[in-house]
Amino acid sequence: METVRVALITAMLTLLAGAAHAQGTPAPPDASLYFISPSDGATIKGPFWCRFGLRNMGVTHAGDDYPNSGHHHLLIDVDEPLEPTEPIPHDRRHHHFAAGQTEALLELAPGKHTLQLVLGDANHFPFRPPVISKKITVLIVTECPEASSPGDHECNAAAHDPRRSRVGGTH
Ligand SMILES: [Cu+2]
Repeated sequence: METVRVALITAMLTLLAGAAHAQGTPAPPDASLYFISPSDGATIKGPFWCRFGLRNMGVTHAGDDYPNSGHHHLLIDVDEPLEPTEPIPHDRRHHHFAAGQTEALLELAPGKHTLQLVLGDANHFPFRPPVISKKITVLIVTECPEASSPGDHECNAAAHDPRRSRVGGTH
């Protein structure tokens, strides 16, 4: 009799845990995730800082389940939609910032790339509703276009970072 009860309780707990994950961790409806930089459509030469913006929620470590907080994920060149009931994949195109980082120095191959941010809960699941940024496109070049206007400060973005030397330009 005792064994049956234990088994029943275990089954119920498993069901409850499954239901909680299937529903996702709740996020405030006004939460918004966005790129501080780069901007959508930017032309960029060399490594660049990608900075993550989050409104109406907080950033914490993976594994911390404080309400209304999570950690960033950067999706690079991901076309398939995220599965809302499964953890965010962990591979070369899905980057987890489990220590609560809010920026990353990226170095991508020349060509067009898409970038998208997704906030994940303590267990790397998307929130409900999902807290996901607009997908932006950047063009990585080996040389900045000649005709780039003075306002086109995105090209050669790394040179504008105070942590990097501006010495050594070839033109
Ligand atoms: Cu994660």
